[in-house]
Amino acid sequence: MPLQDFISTLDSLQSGATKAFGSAQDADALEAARIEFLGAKSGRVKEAQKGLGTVAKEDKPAAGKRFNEVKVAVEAAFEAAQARVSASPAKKPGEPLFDPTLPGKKFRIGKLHPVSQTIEELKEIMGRLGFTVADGPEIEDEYHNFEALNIPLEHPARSASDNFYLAVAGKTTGEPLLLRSQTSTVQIRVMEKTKPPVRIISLGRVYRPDEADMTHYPMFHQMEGLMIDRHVTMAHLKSVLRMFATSYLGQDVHIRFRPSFFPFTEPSVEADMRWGDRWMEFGGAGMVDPNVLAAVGYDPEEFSGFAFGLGVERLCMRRHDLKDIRDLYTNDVRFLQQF
Ligand code: FA5
Repeated sequence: MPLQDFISTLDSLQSGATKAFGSAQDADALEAARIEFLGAKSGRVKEAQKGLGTVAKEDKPAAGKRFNEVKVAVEAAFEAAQARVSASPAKKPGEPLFDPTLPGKKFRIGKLHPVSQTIEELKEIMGRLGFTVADGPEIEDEYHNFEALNIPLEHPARSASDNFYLAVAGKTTGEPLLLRSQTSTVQIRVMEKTKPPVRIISLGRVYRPDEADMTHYPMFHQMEGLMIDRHVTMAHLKSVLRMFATSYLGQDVHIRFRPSFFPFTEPSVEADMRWGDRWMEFGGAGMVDPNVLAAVGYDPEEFSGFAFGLGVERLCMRRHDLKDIRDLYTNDVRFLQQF
C-alpha cells in the first residue's frame, strides 16, 4: 500500500474513533464503538496494523510512527469516554433523576443537651399549670441573692467559702457581686416589678463551690416557682409539686415532704422523690415569709404564696435513670447521643 494511502486510512480512523467515542452516551454505545475500533480480532486499529505490513520497506519507519500515534490517540479517546460515561450514567426517558436504591449520605444532626431537653419539658408542664417563664441575671448582687431573701449579713450562707464572689477588675468599692447560688433571686426581681397575683417559674444556672460527686456539681440548674395570690396555702404548694412530679416522672412516682428551714419561707419543706429503694431530694419549698413579701412592697395581710426551687439535673437523672450527675457535663458524645 502506498504510504499516502496508509496515512489517510489512519487519519480517517482517528477522526472516526474520536467522534464515535466522544458521542457515546451510555455504556452500550461505548462498547459498540470499542469493538469497532479497538476490537482485538478485527477492530479498525487491528486492521490498520495489518495494513502496515503492506507498506514499502523504506516507508515503514514513517508509517509505523504514525500508526503508533494514532493507536495511542484512539485508546486515550476511549478511556476519556469511559470515565465520562461511568461518572454520569445516561438517563433513559422517564427514569428518575437519582437512583433511589443508592445508600444515602449520613448527616450528623445535632441534638439538644439532655438538661436543655429537660428544661423545655419542665416549662411545658408548668405552662399547663398556668405558670409563665421569668428570667434573671446569673451575676447577682448581695441584695437579691441574700438580703431580700431574709438572709442577713451574719448568716453562714453568705460566707466566701459557700459562694463564688466575683473580683471585678478595677472595682475596689461598692457592693460585691457573685454568681447566684439559687434561682430564688428571680422571685425578688419579679415581685419588685409585678403586682400580685404572680405565677411564674424561672429556670437557669446556679453556682456553688460544692465538690462534684454523684449528685452534686458546682454548676447546676434550678427551676424556681413562685405563686402569690389571696388565700394561697400549703395545700396548693403540695398539689402543684405533686402534679408536676407525676407529669414529669410518671403517675407511679412517690414523693414526700420533710419539714425543713429556709430563711425566706415559713413553714419550709424539702421534697424527696423515690428512686429504686431510696429517696433523693429534688427541691426545697415553702410558704413565702411575710418579711420577704413586705420587703418587695406586698401586703402580707392580704397576700400569701408559695415558692419552690428544684434541682433540674436531679429530675433529669431520675427520669433517665442516670447514676452520676457528672456524666451530664463530661461532654462525651457517645453519652449525649443517647438522648
Ligand atoms: C435552695 O436552693 C432554695 N433556694 C430552694 C427554695 C426555693 C426553697 C424557694 C424555698 C423556696 P437547696 O440548696 O436545697 O435549696 O437546693 C435545691 C435543690 O437544688 C436541691 O434539692 C437539689 O435538688 C439541687 N441541688 C443543690 N445543690 C446541688 C448541686 N451541687 N448539684 C446539683 N444539684 C444541686
